[in-house]
Amino acid sequence: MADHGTDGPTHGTDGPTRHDWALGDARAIHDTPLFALIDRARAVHADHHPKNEVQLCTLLSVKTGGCPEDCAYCPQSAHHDTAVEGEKMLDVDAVLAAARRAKDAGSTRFCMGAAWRQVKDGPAFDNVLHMVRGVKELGLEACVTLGMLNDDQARRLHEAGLDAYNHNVDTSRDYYKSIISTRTFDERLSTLRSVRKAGITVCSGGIIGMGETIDDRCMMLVELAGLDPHPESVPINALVRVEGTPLEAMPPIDPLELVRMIATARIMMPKSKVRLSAGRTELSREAQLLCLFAGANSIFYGDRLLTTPNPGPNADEELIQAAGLEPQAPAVPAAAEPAAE
Ligand code: SAM
Ligand code: DTB
Ligand code: SF4
Repeated sequence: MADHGTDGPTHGTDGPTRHDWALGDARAIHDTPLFALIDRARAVHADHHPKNEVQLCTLLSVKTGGCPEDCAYCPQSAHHDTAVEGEKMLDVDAVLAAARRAKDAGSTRFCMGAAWRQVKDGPAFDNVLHMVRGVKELGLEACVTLGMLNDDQARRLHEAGLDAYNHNVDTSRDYYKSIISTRTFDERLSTLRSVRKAGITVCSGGIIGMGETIDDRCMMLVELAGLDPHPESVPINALVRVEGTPLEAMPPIDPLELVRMIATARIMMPKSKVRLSAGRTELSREAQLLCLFAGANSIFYGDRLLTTPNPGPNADEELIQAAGLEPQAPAVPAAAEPAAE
């Protein structure tokens, strides 16, 4: 059966799944003494995700750079002078070759990103639909992140077999305005509604380390946990500080802040996959293990995220072994292998 994080009971050690968290509730969880916080998160985790496994996901940027949005963290924004050059879209064959390599390396989910403000109907979107069909034929979960989309585009992605759409709320509604001026938090939520309505699972999370307060972080979790159903997938990113972006000089986060965010997300959204996402190259092995212990059950696997480095497969194999975890097995069998060309 496809596992979108919906395994486990609806009522666990921590009571029924809730969508009405207030800031004070989230803050109280977040600020719990560390060991008590981790104990609680582990209990929730064990109830809902008893399998002792971590999902490996591979990212690929299928359309890099030149994005009209001004997201302050992002190296792909045309508003910032970074080393990322705008590139034309990858062709379908190159993407499917990368997906096959990701599968052979042990990933079960393949996530394709485009530096777009929004999806436009036409050949580029048609190519994405081809990519999704090809990734599904390989027996991988398919995820895309393409910016804003409308109901009809979501429907077409669903028809192509898409499992998940990534669209992060990134931070609190209040702090959003300090990070992005070219779109609103409500536009983000509207795309998430289209995704949900089309029957695609929702992947939405955010970034810490952008100068936000702890209340902003907790409000972000309140917004995500307020969605009904909860997002099946909640990526928690630590800012990758990229030269040329307005946030390049932000201080690094304290890794324990990431542990607290992950544990709080795990408690508030018990069934979701909580993904320890960008920022791992700056984390020690021990900090990453603590994040996995506190409730993260997925990592990005492979040398690159979209445009920035990620720990390579060797380091991650060692990490998974040190944790005594198993990589999540594929949930869906591959379709018949296409005939050799
Ligand atoms: N353009 C689409 C959009 O914004 O939804 C999809 C691609 S965008 C690169 C996907 C996500 O990557 C962003 O929402 C953000 O959360 C994350 N991201 C981008 N740059 C990052 C950075 N420097 N550090 C951490 N996360 C980052
Ligand atoms: C998510 O939350 N993190 C990923 C994925 N979803 C698309 C992207 C991280 C990007 C980090 C910066 C880069 O490599 O360009
Ligand atoms: Fe564009 Fe997405 Fe980067 Fe924002 S996060 S600049 S929308 S690619």
